[in-house]
Amino acid sequence: MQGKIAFEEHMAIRETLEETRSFAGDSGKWDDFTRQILDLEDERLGKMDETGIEFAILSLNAPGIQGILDTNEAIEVSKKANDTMADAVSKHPKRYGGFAALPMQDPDAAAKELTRCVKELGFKGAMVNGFTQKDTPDSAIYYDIPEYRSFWATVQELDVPFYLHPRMQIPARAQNYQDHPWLMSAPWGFAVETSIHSLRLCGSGLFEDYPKLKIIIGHLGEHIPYDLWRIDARMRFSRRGYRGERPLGEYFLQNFLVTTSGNFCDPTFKCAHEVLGTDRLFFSADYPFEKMEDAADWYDATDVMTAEEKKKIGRDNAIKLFNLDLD
Ligand code: GRE
Ligand code: ZN
Repeated sequence: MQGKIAFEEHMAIRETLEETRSFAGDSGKWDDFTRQILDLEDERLGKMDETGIEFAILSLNAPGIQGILDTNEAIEVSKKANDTMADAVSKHPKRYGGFAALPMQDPDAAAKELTRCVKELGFKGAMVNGFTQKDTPDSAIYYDIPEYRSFWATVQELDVPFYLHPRMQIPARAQNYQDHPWLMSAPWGFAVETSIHSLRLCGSGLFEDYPKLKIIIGHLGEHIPYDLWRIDARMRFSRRGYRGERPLGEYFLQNFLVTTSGNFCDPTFKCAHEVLGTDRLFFSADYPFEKMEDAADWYDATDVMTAEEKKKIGRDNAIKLFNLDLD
């Protein structure tokens, strides 16, 4: 399918690149990976051409800003990353959009940077890499707490989506992964971390206060669609500390959007499709952690949706969500 739109497509700047080294694969691959994640020109655009991806919304690599302990540094590095993306967008406005990296260490500064990115740079939303550390390496701040309500008010007011992207749990909170570091990252822990954060948002009453928020998660829903029925079924017996007014599943179906990033699998897609419906699903690749070819070859060939659904999920839904001005 030509004309696909993808929006979990990562870039890096020198300041955030090194954090990604352990994910790049075996040692020989680091040079290739570095080149791919820093490049916003011919190699990336050429791969997009080859795989029928017309437009990509760029975002900073994980944990990116969320792993910076010093708040002022977080603010500075966010600006630098966003200005780098804005430069690529201005060179290729028909190929790239931007998702703002945000200094969540300071909710007011994050709201201010998002406002700058949307209003002055024309960005399409934000991508934040899970909880933020702040001041000390052992910290992990999740955004369901009251301190972030005014930030969420800004997100709703700007009417742009917020992509909640995975990051790895920090060592101080990772006892249950002991001796199994492979389990902490993309194979499993990423989804655990991102699903818990998503469910915390649902359970905090956030979506009663700001019902128009649009939270995007990747990887076909970070396991949540598969378990949504069970969550609500069990919560009929125990809702201790739950601050939503309605069943959790209603918030998930009202406020969450899901991409195919890094999960190119028919049975998983069928589950997400059945649970979420066609309007809340979107194509994405997760380059350069995934190959664009793998994402596109699967998507173009799969027969688990109709041609009309494929066009919506691969393109039209994104044009509508981000108000894209493509030909
Ligand atoms: C991602 O961005 O989704 C990602 C990483 C690191 C490893 C694997 C992966 O940031 O999919
Ligand atoms: Zn990603």
